[in-house]
Amino acid sequence: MKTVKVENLIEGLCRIPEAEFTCDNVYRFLAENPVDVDSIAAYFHWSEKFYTRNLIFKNERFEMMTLCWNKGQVSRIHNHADQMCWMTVPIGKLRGQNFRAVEIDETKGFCRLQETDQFDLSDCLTAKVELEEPIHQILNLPEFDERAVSLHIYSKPFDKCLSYCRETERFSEVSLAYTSVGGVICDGIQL
Ligand code: CSS
Ligand code: FE2
Repeated sequence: MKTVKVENLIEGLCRIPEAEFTCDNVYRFLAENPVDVDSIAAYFHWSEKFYTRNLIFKNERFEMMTLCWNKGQVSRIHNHADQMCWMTVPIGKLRGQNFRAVEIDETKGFCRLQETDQFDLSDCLTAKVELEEPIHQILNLPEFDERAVSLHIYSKPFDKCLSYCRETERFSEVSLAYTSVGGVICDGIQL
């Protein structure tokens, strides 16, 4: 498999004209250009406590980061603040689970969710988080029995999203922080 260094991937994404930076076009670009794992190794940091978010590049239009998942670690059930998202999994394997809001009362922060489709990603397979069904969770299932790394692109960048709790049927806005930026662990973060 011919792979592409992350610097070249970023250059390629920056060269896509604004009007062509669409869900389908970026998906195709990522699917056709699997990342060279060595070129993102500087952005691998695992924590025993949580999956980590490691910023590689950010401009007005998009941000790119690795997420590093220890065995059994999962994301919250969340959305992407109405932004586009693409992800690929160069190391290990991850399960994506999508949800549909079957009942929602925004004034009360109430939301009942139903599971819809799921997908597994590995071997640099690429996926897009669909804007039509934006609520999802990513899981590194214990039975996968290995740690994983995913590469995410968000357009535009966002640092807040909605997080959903199935037990309480509540949702609320949460902040998203980086664990590292440019390979350097952020102040105050303890892995
Ligand atoms: N959107 C989550 C990761 S799962 S797609 C995040 O950025 O932390
Ligand atoms: Fe997500």
